[in-house]
Amino acid sequence: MKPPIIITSRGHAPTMAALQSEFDARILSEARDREAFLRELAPTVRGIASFAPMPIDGKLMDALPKLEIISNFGVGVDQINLDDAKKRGIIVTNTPDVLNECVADTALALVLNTVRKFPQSEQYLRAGNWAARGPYPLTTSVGGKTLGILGLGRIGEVIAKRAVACGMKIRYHNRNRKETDYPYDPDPVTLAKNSDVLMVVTPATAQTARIINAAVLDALGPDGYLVNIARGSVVDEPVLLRYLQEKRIAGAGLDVFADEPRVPPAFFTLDNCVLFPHVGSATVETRKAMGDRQIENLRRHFAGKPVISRVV
Ligand code: 8YV
Repeated sequence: MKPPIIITSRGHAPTMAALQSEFDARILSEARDREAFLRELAPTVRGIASFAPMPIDGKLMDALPKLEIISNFGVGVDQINLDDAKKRGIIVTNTPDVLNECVADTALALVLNTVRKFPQSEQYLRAGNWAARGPYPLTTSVGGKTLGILGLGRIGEVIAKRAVACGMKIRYHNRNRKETDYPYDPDPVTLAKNSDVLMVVTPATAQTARIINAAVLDALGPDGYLVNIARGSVVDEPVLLRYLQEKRIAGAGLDVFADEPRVPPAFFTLDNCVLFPHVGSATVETRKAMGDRQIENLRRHFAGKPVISRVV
């Protein structure tokens, strides 16, 4: 018998197909009556395959008393209440490592595009301005500048390597200092003060909510750039928007937003930001590897073996 699981909502299509062939899978977001759906599955369901952004809280966990594991597609698990899972002895897994290179590529692309304004310069050409008005205005060099990484973890380390290859210097802040030669700053404000580009890679938690606030942006200053590839919730988005409008920082490169896929349209009118639609890990190869990891965690758990990447 195939193990019965719930898929929270439709995600990466090939992973959905694989989940549906290997497990007896039902999709929660497509239930016509959520309460009835959960009542029907409560006696049997032992696993959830989760896709952001559907939240998973204690109420949903309590509706599924046989639930043993939540296997998330993605490294970030901020939509899952980890304390609620821990209290109930429910395992939560994610898909780390397999996406490091792709996310780091996206991060570096945002640094280059934001500081050198490549997308804006391309728009300038497409609009016919090169011939009509002359060369695009000069921008700023990346080489020799300092990249401050907030959250030097697995992805941050890979970003650092790429930035070093571009001639950048690295500094970082983490809650705990690491075994690394990169200089450490004791808090985000000091890191921002010492950085030309501040790269946000920290996981979204209650502690990191809006950690990028007015004080951090003031420390970054009018010549500093912000890049966010973590989660929109770690930045005070209205404050960032105001700082960009008032040119109190030089620019921002954003792959993530507070209320995806809705992005405040005021950003669209600004020339000093580069906006990506959360494409950090969005390649065929990486999304397949993430799906394989999500499924492998479920497979191992149901075979009585330890999972590969456990969060709690
Ligand atoms: C994905 C991500 O876009 O892994 C993460 O935490 O943010 C991205 O890789 C997302 O999880 C899948 O929709």
